[in-house]
Amino acid sequence: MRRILIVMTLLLLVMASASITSARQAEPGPKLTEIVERGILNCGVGGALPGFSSVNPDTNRMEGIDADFCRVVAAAIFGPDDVDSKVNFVPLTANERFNALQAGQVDLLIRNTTWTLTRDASLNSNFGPTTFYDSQGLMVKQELIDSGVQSLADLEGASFCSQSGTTTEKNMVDAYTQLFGVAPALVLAETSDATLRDFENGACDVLTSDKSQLAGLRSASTNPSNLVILNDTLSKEPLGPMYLDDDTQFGDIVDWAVYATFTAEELGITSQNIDEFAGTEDIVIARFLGQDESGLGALLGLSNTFAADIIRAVGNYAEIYERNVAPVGIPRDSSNGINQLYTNGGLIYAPAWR
Ligand SMILES: N[C@@H](CCC(=O)N[C@@H](CS)C(=O)NCC(=O)O)C(=O)O
Repeated sequence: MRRILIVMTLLLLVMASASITSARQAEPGPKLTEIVERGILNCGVGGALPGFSSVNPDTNRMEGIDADFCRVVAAAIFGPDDVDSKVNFVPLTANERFNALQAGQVDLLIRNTTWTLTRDASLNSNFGPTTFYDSQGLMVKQELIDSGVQSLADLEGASFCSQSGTTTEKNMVDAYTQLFGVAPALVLAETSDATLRDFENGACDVLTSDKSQLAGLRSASTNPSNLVILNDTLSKEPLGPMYLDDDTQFGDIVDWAVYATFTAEELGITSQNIDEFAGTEDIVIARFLGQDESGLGALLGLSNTFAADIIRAVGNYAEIYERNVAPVGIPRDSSNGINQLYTNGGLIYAPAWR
């Protein structure tokens, strides 16, 4: 009897140590199964936001940091090949986006959506890692600057164009009321195109939005040099993926797919040099790329090379940022470098992999 107990204990020890070195493949949960069976990820985006998600008229391809993070999740699930054919981009207005997520019309929302307590707690949802730290700003025409306007404090009695269904609208009321004791005159529109048109046609004095959108709208306007973004910062707008909170495995997949892009930047792995790491003796890099026995992808129900697949197909965070956000006039070192890696003084930080 004693001998049987010793043998059983030894067996359990061997099994426990095996599970540390090589993870067991997790069963695919309901969302992962649904996406794999469908063969395509339904990803909700804005669709008309330069730098975040907008269709390139020459190639008809959806481009932007949000679009690329949809591809990141698709590459984690389907592998690196032909990722563009594995994402169905669903353009949604600010007002439509949460209903679309709740109705299952999209698996995931990556639509310059701000992480707030209210949304987190009241929409049966969770937010993934922040992919861009934004803040709300104000844009005016040069003539207002010429007349002495420098900040919101100089804008008593002004009217503000904003998009409905956004944090922007509510923050504007808070900031103005706090300063002047009365609510501001808001001119609301359903899309950013309509908001920009209202502003350009003189329906309001100030255009307010996430600063990234102000930069994008200014770059797309007919006369960018006539538009000035003031230094005021009205709010925190951490933007990132949002998904329903009923399937923790899918949430983990989205989170670690995003973290893979941060970690790759930290490790110096890009879409261009990833092949140079084949057979690497660096154990951290080997584990990250799925080249060792630990099999971290299996814990998520994915391939063990999911992180390598993402980097191969889409690139690391720096590549994604430089390709999409920098060209609309938001260099990585702007806003005190908040969107830099933590090692460069920013907030882009991934947890540990093992
Ligand atoms: N981040 C804020 C604002 C998001 C938002 O929708 N912003 C407007 C800025 S103008 C936008 O993206 N409009 C694009 C469109 O509807 O085409 C939120 O989550 O509420």
